[in-house]
Formats: sequence, structure tokens, C-alpha cells
Amino acid sequence: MLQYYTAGESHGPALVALIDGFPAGVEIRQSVIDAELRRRQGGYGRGGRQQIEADRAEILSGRWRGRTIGSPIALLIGNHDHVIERLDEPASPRPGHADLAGAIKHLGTIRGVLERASARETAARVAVGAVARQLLRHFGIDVLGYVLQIGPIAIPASAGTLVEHRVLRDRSELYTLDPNRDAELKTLIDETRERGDTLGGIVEVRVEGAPFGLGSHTQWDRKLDGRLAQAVMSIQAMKGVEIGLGFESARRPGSEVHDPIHFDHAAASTPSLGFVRPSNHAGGLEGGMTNAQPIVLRAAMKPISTLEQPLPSVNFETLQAEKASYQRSDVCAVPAASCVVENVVAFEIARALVDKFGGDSLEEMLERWKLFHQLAGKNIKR
Ligand code: EPS
Repeated sequence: MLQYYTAGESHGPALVALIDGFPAGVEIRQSVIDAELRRRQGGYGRGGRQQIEADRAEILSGRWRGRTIGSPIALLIGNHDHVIERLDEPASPRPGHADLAGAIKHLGTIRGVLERASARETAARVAVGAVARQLLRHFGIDVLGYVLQIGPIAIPASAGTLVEHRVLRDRSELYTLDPNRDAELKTLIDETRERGDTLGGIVEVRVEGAPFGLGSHTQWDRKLDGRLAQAVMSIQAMKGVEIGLGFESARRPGSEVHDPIHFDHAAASTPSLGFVRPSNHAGGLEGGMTNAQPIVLRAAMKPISTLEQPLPSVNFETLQAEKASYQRSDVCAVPAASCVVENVVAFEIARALVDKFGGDSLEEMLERWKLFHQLAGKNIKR
């Protein structure tokens, strides 16, 4: 099974990720990982920390002559702001952060919790996803994340291919699909900063090229929609995840929710095997499995909980009312979150791909991929 863990504190020496179960024979380029890490650090609205860091991932193991060898892949991202031993204990927990619940849970300190709860950890998750997508590309699977909303301003996704949308996204400082509206969003972020406040938003991720049958209908923990929701919800500051029509599907009758099934002989040799759908309200997942349509997932991010104009809290020693602690933070990290969600989704797709076509090597996976499509084609003509 493909899996990963991360370790590291926000102001410790480094973040570390360990990927296990990755097939052999996949070319892994550090430049691909570093490009994703750079993108995560960017986006208008970031705070002072990103001026200090220049994230890059060192590949410590699992690769020989540029290709994976089937052994665990260890990644190391150094922290320039390695000052943990000089940092004090914050006086009061921040509403919305892990501070209060974590310090009580561990019979410990706020510092001991916030260092690990910090969204700095998402750098390690992005690096892991950037390794996973280097496997996905061999199967023609592409993943793109972008911002749909910041605070009250929605920037809807227009029609277009993933390639077209990537060009637009990369032209926007807010990672939306409409760079012409950047000025409006930047004004919103600037005004919010002046008030000492923060902003959340909604991001969307689209996956194209996934075949039929990733995930499973047979057991709760193998359903891919469930796995995606868990993986995305676990990202710092996420408060909602929806797939396809999501919550809107609860408001419509079945006839306006479910995607009709047609057959087009001309598409029989594509991953859809000829089963075309005029709509994709299911967001590419039916019964916990991919249905060869694009996977569409949205995530809602709450505003960053470290406020320059802090909310009421309680001093942890005196138990007297006191404003929450503030050092520095981002005003809006929604663009960065779109990069994190994109890479977290990429990893879950790679994991489901290894579950279905798994083997010890890329070569073996590719053979099984081909065989599955041959057999599935034959099976429908039974
Ligand atoms: C982050 C690094 C952190 C925060 C932010 C994300 O750095 P520092 O705490 O040194 O400013 O900027 O973390 C949070 C939003 C949070 O709530 O902890 C990063 O690298 O993404």
C-alpha cells in the first residue's frame, strides 16, 4: 500500500516526509517538487514567513540514477526560520487554532502544539503530492487546483481544458481562473489586512484521465470519495469538502442530479470505454469509485486564525481575560491552500491507482492498466 507520514515543527530544523510503497522505475525530478513548493509559498496575501523561506526538497532515499527503486522515499525541507528553542510560550490560546484543545490534551504547552499544528506542515504534503503526480503522468492523469472564492468574492470557473485553465491559473496572483479580477481580490485582501483581519475561501481541484474503478464500493475505508474527503479535510483550516454538485444535490430532485449514461462507439478506446455522460454532477465518483469522468472536488477554508486584531481569549496562567496572542501570520492563504489540496488529491489518486494496478514497478502497473482496459472492453461486449 502506498502511504506517507510527515514530521517536523514549524520553527524546527526541517520538515520531513516518508513515502512508503512507491513503485520502482518512476523518474522523480526534484525540479517538479520544488516548483510545487514555490507555488505553495506564493499567492497574494501571504505573511512575513514566506520572505524568509525558499522551500526546496532534498530527496534522501528511494532513488537511484533518477528513478525510484521501490524503497521508502524520504524528503527533507529545511526551515530557514529555525528558531524554535528561542521562542516563548504564547500567553493565551488563539480561537480557531489547535492551541487550546492541544495544550489541554497533552497536559502541555501552547508552543508544543502550535509548532506542529501550523500550516507550515503543508509544505511536506505538497512535496509528497509532487512525487505522486510523477507517477500519475505515466497514466495520463493530470490534476489542477485553483481558487473559486475569497471571502465574499466568487470567481467562477469558466469552461475550458485543464491545460487552458493551468495557463490562466498561473497568470493569476490569486490562483483563480480569471486573472482580470486579481485587482478586485487584492483590494479586498489589502482592506482586510488594514483591519487586522483574515480571509478564507473555496478552492476546487479537477482530476482528468482517471480510469474506471479507482476506489471501491465494497468497504467504507476503501471508498475513494471518503478517502479524498478525509485527506482534504485533514488539511489545516479546512471546514468543508464537497464532490461534484455536493450540497446542492440535496436541494434538487434525482432527475436533475444524476448524470445520464450514453454510449459513443467513437470513444470506446478512451478510458471512458465509450460510456459518455452529458453532465458530471457526480464529480467523477459513483459508489465510491471513479467512473472515468473528471473528478471535481471543492474545499472550504476558514480564515487564518491568527488575527492581528486578536479575539478575546484567556491568559493560560492567570485565567484572566486577555486578547489572543499574535506574532505574525498570513491575511489570506487560500491560493496556497489550492496548491496544497491539489497535491493532497494527487497523492490519494496515486494511492488508489497503486491499489488497483499495483505491483512493485511502474512497468508492471502499466501492463496491468493495459490488460484491465482490454478485458473491460471485452467484458462489455459479452
Ligand atoms: C506557514 C508558516 C507559518 C505561518 C502559516 C503558514 O509561519 P510562521 O508561524 O512562522 O509565520 O505563516 O501558518 C499558519 C497559518 C498557522 O496557522 O500556523 C507556511 O509555511 O505555510
